[in-house]
Formats: sequence, C-alpha cells, structure tokens
Amino acid sequence: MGKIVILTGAGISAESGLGTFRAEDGLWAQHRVEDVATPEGFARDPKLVVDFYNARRAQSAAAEPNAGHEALARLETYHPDEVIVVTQNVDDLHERAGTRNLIHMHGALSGALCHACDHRWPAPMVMAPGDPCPSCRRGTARPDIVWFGEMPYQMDEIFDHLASCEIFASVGTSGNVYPAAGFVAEARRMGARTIEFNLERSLVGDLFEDVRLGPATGTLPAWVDEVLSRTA
Ligand code: BV8
Repeated sequence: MGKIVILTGAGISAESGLGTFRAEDGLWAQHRVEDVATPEGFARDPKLVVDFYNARRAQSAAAEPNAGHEALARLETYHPDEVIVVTQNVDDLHERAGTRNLIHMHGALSGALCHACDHRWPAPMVMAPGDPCPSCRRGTARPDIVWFGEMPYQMDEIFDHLASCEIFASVGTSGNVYPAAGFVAEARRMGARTIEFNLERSLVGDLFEDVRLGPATGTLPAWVDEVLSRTA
C-alpha cells in the first residue's frame, strides 16, 4: 500500500466549529486578507493582527477534534507504512486527535516568533503588540504564522514526501492558495494515486482521480476503513 500523504485545509476543522476562509461567513469575510494575513498588515496595525490570532487561538482551544481528525490519527496508528499529515491549518486539532507525524506548513497558533532574531517559543493564549522576545528581549514578538508572501515551512521535506508516496489525499481545501494547491500535480507527476475529500470539487479537483463529496466526518472514516481493510 505504501506511504500516504494527506493535505488538510480549513474544511477538516469546519465541523469542529472553526471558520473556513472562503465561505460567505468565513474568516476572510470579516477581515481583508491584506489586513490580517500579510507582513505589511502586521506592520501597519499589529494590534488588529495580534487580536485576530488571539481570537482564533481561543476558538481553537474551545473546539474539539472531530471524526475526520480522529480517522486520520487511526490511519497513522494502524497503517503498516508511513502516514504523514501536511496541514495548512493553524489550529491544534490534528495533534489533539492523536496525529503525530504532522507538518504545519502555514505555522500554528501555538507558536510565537521573534521577527528580529527568529527565536521561536510557545505562544501565550493572548499576545499583545510589542511583547518581548524571550531571547533578544526586543519587543518583536509575532504569531508564528506563515502570511501571504512568506515561504511556507518544511517545503523540502514536503516535496520529498510527495515524491515517495503511493497515495496523495487532500481534505477540505479549496485549492486557492499556492504552493499547497500545487501538491496534487506534483504527486501525480511522481506516480501517486490521488483522492480529494470535499463538499464540492476544489479549484484543482480535476487533477484528482477519485473524489469523495460530503462532510469529512463521514467520508474520511469510511475511506480509512477501506484502506485498513485492504492492508489487514
Ligand atoms: C508563497 C495562515 C512565495 C494564515 C495562510 C498573486 C499575488 C500575490 C501572491 C500570490 C499570487 N499568486 C499566488 C500567490 C502566492 C500566494 C497565494 O497563493 N495567493 C492566492 C490567494 C492567490 N501564496 C503565498 O503567499 C504563500 N507563500 O507563495 O511564498 C515565496 C517564495 C520565495 C520566498 C518567499 C515567499 C503563503 C500562503 C500562506 C498564507 N497563509 N494561512 C491564517 O491561517 O490565518 S493561507 C489560508 O488560506 C489557509 O492556511 C489555507 O492554506 C488557505 C486556503 O484555505 P483553505 O484551507 O483551502 O480554506 P477555504 O475556506 O479556502 O476552503 C475550505 C474548503 O473546505 C472548501 O473547499 C470547502 O468546500 C471545504 N469544506 C468545508 N466544510 C467541509 C469541507 N470539506 C469537507 N468537509 C467539510 N465539513
């Protein structure tokens, strides 16, 4: 059966009550991307940005992992070959569901970063503009989130996984944002089978051989049962 790589987006956390980005009542409906998810927005109004992430950190802490997160943790536990989750999400629901082999390519609400010396430390529940960096002591703390125009994390490692996986699955992402939206093309090029889980086909839906439409809390557990029965 071989290695399985699973890319997840906001849709896997939707049924845990966390907002997606592009739904009409989504996160971006309340804020312009340029204002809250770019380095320029942070420089312009650090309080707006820090408060945006404080609110999401509190929502994430109050949310619970759902059957979709739990299905991926079960797959990792019982699949004989490597399973790795590459998430675009900044919440901690995969970790709390038990996933261990995980890459937060867009950072995490649980992390803080010093934009002066690059030091990283666990973020407090509430950050304030000008919080001091524990290392260089300057007031240069920011959320450890990858904003638009910034390089996502662990890209080399992700491409190594895409080059060596048998199955590439994508869950709950609209295919709007690159480089994540380009992963399916890379996985196909390297010979992987591809499957998409969504409520509707994403912008890159045509690149997937198999598409399972419906809420991830239903489609993912059923797929994990299928995969594990094939390897039993
Ligand atoms: C980079 C962290 C280069 C923040 C995020 C033109 C101009 C300027 C830039 C660009 C451009 N063209 C391309 C770019 C690059 C840009 C980009 O792609 N822009 C897009 C908008 C055009 N990308 C970047 O800037 C990236 N960096 O390119 O760096 C570089 C090179 C060298 C040196 C330096 C830099 C960085 C992008 C990362 C931005 N940060 N997140 C935060 O979270 O606050 S992006 C953010 O949106 C999320 O992290 C996520 O990745 C992304 C997409 O959101 P989705 O997860 O897909 O959520 P969405 O709401 O869109 O969709 C939800 C889906 O779930 C839907 O399909 C829905 O149907 C489905 N769903 C809903 N409910 C369920 C469900 N599915 C199943 N079950 C359900 N119940």
